[in-house]
Amino acid sequence: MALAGGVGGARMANGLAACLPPEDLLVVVNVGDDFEHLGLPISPDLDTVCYTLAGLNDRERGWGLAGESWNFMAAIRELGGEDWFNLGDRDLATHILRRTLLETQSLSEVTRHICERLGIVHRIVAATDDRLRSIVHSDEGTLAFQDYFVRRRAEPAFRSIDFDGAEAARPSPAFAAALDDPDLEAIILCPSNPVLSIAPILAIGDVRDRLRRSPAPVLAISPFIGGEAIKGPAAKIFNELNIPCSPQGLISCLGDVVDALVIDHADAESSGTGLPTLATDTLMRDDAGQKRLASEVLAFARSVRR
Ligand code: FO1
Repeated sequence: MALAGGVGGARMANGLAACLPPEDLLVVVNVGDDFEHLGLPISPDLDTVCYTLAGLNDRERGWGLAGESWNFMAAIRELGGEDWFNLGDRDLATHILRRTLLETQSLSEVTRHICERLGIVHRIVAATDDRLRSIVHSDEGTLAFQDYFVRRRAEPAFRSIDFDGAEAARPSPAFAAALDDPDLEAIILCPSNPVLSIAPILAIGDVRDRLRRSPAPVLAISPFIGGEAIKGPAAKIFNELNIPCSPQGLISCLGDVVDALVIDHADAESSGTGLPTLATDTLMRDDAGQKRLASEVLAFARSVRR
């Protein structure tokens, strides 16, 4: 089972999908970034993971679809509508269909429908089908997630984050079944933003307790290489929280559910967390790199005993 957020998580999930048959992989995706925009239910991390596993994602941006056109955005701008969050013309269909299907289905069921239509054979589910929203507290006040991340380009100084609804939220049915699966072999925390993408999943209901109880080792893959984030504001946020962008910093953020670490060679000297650690090349440059890292992580997971 892999817990994933945005772009880094999608790439790792894609690598795992290249290594494992459908029945041996469940990708559990953060939904704290979700929001209602122009009357549409937007699920950025679910869409990024689905588009990536379908091979349809825009590799440059990391999110959205390749070969997009932006006529809708041009038209909404002409009409004076909100244009800070870019919805491509093809991506728009996903949001409009999701709104219709959510009237009678759960977010995970809707995601399964989308995956079937996109030819994705591996299982991708929402971490929870209940309401969960990340709220960022910054030096410029309280911001809804996408306001902070996209509209303000993550520039405000990060102070803290709340996962609104997390306590009452339950893991989605497939996530709960995997957490309780006595034969589960590994739980992989993908190299997504630990604070923005992984923490909201761990905050759901009794997920942390169930991760501790699972017979499967929990492996955290560091999103940092040599103190820098590969993509996105993870390093900026860690600096603003006075957490080092190091293996120790990662553990201090994710807490005691982590059994083992995967870090880059660049951080091998500084690891010193006392946990079993695999040092390798964690930069996933392309599909082959994603598959290589995934296969190394799976081999390492088999060597880690609870
Ligand atoms: N990220 C941006 O930086 N700018 C955008 O306009 C934008 C639009 C967008 C639309 C659909 C979608 O699925 C993702 C989109 N993202 C955009 C990325 C998104 O904000 C992030 O991927 C996640 O919320 C954090 O990983």
